[in-house]
Amino acid sequence: MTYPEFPPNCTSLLCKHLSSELFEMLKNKSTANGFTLEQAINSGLENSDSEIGVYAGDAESYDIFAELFDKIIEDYHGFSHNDRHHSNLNFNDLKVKDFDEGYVLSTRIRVGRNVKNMPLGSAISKAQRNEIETKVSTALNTLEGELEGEYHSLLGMSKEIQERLIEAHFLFKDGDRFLEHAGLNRDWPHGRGIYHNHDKTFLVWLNEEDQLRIISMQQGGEVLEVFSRLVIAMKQIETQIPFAYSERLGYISSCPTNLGTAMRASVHIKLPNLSQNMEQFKAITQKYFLQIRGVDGEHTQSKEGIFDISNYRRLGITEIEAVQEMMDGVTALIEAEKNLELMKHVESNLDNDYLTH
Ligand code: ADP
Ligand code: ILO
Repeated sequence: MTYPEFPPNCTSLLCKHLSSELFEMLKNKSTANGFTLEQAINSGLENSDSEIGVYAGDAESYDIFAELFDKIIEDYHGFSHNDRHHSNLNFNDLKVKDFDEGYVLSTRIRVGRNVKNMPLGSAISKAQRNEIETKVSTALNTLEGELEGEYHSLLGMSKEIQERLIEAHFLFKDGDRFLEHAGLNRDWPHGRGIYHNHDKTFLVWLNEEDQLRIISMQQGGEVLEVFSRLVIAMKQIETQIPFAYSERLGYISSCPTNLGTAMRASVHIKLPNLSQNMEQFKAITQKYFLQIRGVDGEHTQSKEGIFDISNYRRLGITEIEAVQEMMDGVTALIEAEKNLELMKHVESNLDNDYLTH
């Protein structure tokens, strides 16, 4: 492979950080699983609109290709080579905000997890993926109480049910082009599936971008309830399934954006006025380290002024800090939305006064 020609408009962290010198240094290296630089950067090369552009094939990728991954990790999370990740799951440390009524429609917090001593999805074999599905679904089927539910393999699920679950925000979609070029969709739909409890407030995705996505979600803005359900579930699952973890990088994930806590705490929130003032909207999200996504997830658009707002950073901050950043930022967004509403109201009253006098 020769040094790739990046298009001039390429803005991914891959384009930004992969110099020809770095490429020459890493191009012949591979991990014990045989994962190469060419595989790690393929998604970013095929999708020039990538934001990041790289995926790891195993935990070792973060060491073997550290000169590239570390630059991307530092740029995204502000976490340097000498930093160490720390966890905190103590809900008593959360300064809970009660969101004003009428803005937050639903809350979802998820973590990504991968099985210790297995390659990640980009480098895994079909047999290993199936083995994970069997082991993890067996463990999930032992959960009790609020977490009790059933595992549904994609292989045995009709297209109609899949569509319904996707539309209701419970299930992942197939055919994501970023994952496709990372080798993460190989053998689809084998080994993939979803576990959910009876109320669909606790869900686990199997073998999508990460081997597990553990999810807690519900209508409304009760963040503490969602977070505590997730923490209980994460701890119970980890007693049966050992996860890939690094003393420096925390939980190991396929994409470097998900390292550390691997946690994305989000709300679906209605911001019809703020979304007409994108400069102000973006300034608030930048101040609070938030990410704006569309209502159907990553790489989708907002509908009817509804957005998915979540913490941007996941590494170098604790789980509590990740959730706190989301809550503080969402509170600031609601405040700004209310002020814009009020201004609109005052302006329309002034117009009416003017017309009637
Ligand atoms: P992930 O969080 O797993 O990285 P996505 O951005 O693709 O991935 O979102 C996955 C699904 O979760 C999508 O259907 C999305 O609409 C849904 N979702 C995300 N946040 C919320 C939320 N707060 N309430 C309801 N659904 C949500
Ligand atoms: N590979 C895509 C997505 C990066 C972040 N999102 C994840 C992990 N799902 C990109 O580089 O834009």
